[in-house]
Amino acid sequence: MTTTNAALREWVAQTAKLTQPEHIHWCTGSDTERDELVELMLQRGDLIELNQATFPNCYLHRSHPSDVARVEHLTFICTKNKADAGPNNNWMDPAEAHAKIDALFAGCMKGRTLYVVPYCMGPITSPYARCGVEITDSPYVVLNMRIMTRMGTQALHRIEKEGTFVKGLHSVGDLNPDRRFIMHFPEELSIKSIGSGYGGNALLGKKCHALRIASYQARTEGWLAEHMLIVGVENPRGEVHYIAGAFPSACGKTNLGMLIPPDTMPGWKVWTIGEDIAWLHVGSDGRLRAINPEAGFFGVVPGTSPKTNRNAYEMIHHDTIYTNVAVTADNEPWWEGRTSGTPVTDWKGNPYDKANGPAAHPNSRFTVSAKQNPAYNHLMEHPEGVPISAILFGGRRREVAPLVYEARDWKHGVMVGAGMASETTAAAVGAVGVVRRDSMAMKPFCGYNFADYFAHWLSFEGKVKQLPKVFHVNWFRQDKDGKFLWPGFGDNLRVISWVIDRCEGRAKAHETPIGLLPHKEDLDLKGLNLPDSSLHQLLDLDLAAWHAEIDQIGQYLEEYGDRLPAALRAEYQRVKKALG
Ligand code: SAT
Ligand code: MN
Repeated sequence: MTTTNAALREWVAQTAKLTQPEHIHWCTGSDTERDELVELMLQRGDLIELNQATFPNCYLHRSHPSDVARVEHLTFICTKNKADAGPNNNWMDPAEAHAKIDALFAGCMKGRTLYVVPYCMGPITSPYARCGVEITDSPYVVLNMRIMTRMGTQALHRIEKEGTFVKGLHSVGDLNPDRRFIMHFPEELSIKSIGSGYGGNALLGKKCHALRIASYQARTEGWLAEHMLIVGVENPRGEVHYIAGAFPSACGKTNLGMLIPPDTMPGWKVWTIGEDIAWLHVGSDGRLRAINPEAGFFGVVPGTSPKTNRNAYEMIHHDTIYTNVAVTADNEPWWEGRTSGTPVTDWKGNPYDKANGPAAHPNSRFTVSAKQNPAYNHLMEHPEGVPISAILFGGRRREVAPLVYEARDWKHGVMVGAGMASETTAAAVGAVGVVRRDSMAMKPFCGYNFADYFAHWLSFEGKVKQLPKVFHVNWFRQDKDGKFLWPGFGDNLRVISWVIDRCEGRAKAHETPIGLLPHKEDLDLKGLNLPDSSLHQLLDLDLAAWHAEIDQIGQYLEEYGDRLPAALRAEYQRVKKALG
């Protein structure tokens, strides 16, 4: 197979010359192609068949033990001017970056097959969708891209019609972390990634294209590419609202996107539009509308249970690729938090021994089609997307951040998003549990200078007829003994309920220096039985902690120097003054 698009033909030919594969395969996305890839990987031991009676069409992939998470220190934004990448990114000169990485690509596919993977991010007929082509030598990547994107012939047809696509070149190389780089060339709309087979580093449609490259494109074209879930909620009054939420990796986006209303809240309905990435546009109706560019979920497995997320638990019982989980004696996948079974083999393939750490890797993942979600909704395919009523920002904060507060207006909302912080998780290589600033949960994913990104966010004030209300939430507050103060999961709907009532102009809130907070009477807490002392800590403003917090936010914002928008600096000063 080949294509009528000359640029694509030439790029594939040049890449083949550089990487010297034995075969070239143009992916169609067909079932036969998938079956053949599964067969090939089973033969090579790259996939392990799980119990087909209880987990039909489920397979396990074990990645190299040194290749289990994103590598932020090896991820670069390569713009002509260093300042355009900003202090939030690692930067390399584009010419130097190409030379460095091309030297690693030279001959790297000898004896391997080069797969050409055309894909579309977003519903195939959506004017907001964007296409790309990933060249990879990893059949695991092809199988995952087939689930995570609209991959194959239909995407190729759209590329042939439109003429444009993002170029992504990927090879697992020799998997040596010393020869691992994830490089982005936003000005060329291209990506080069070598030395890793792990999700965020290797499925180039996901973080590399749909966030880093797309955020850059979005700025020039007047839209937003965000690390956000999109969830639809209907309350017992029959009011429907769509909410987008930005949370860092492994902070509960998948669970919130698939939330199941607790039994004590009858009459509520929740459905998923997205659980990781949202592309937001000013729609023809003047509202901010969101599409989910992805077609599947690449979610954290540990902790998934009928109690925490029954939808996800059911969803991953068939047609699922597992990466780095443990296995039981019955050949079923196993992970910490799974309520049945016992692990006999750990994620590395060794006999399980508690002394060696968890059985499943803390960042082990499932890959499934979004259509398998019991809370799937066909609006995920809507070309214009869904109108957004509210945006939530949130992270993991043991202390300081209350359960929920509302920004007083859009400017304040941008400042709240810019100042947000979270404890690091196993989704990226490095220390876990360290608080860091993670503006809009985009620290690892913004393809340009955060100062310009904040200005871009502020610019929506004049562009959108009805701006979403902005909230900050925190499900992760702990008491002094390290116990979570809030039950989370389904009960987060109680916070969403208040958010919707605020959007409808119904619920009460009181003004504080950091924004509008509910009193406990303003929240629907029926059937929750939370001690008053917990509620008090969750909804209280710890002024001493906030004085320290606001100073830290100030120091962080100053890293952006003169490029920081004056309006954001002024907003910061306003909040600081209010705190006294
Ligand atoms: O590794 S991914 O970037 O795909 C998942 C995540 O960290 O959010
Ligand atoms: Mn993510």
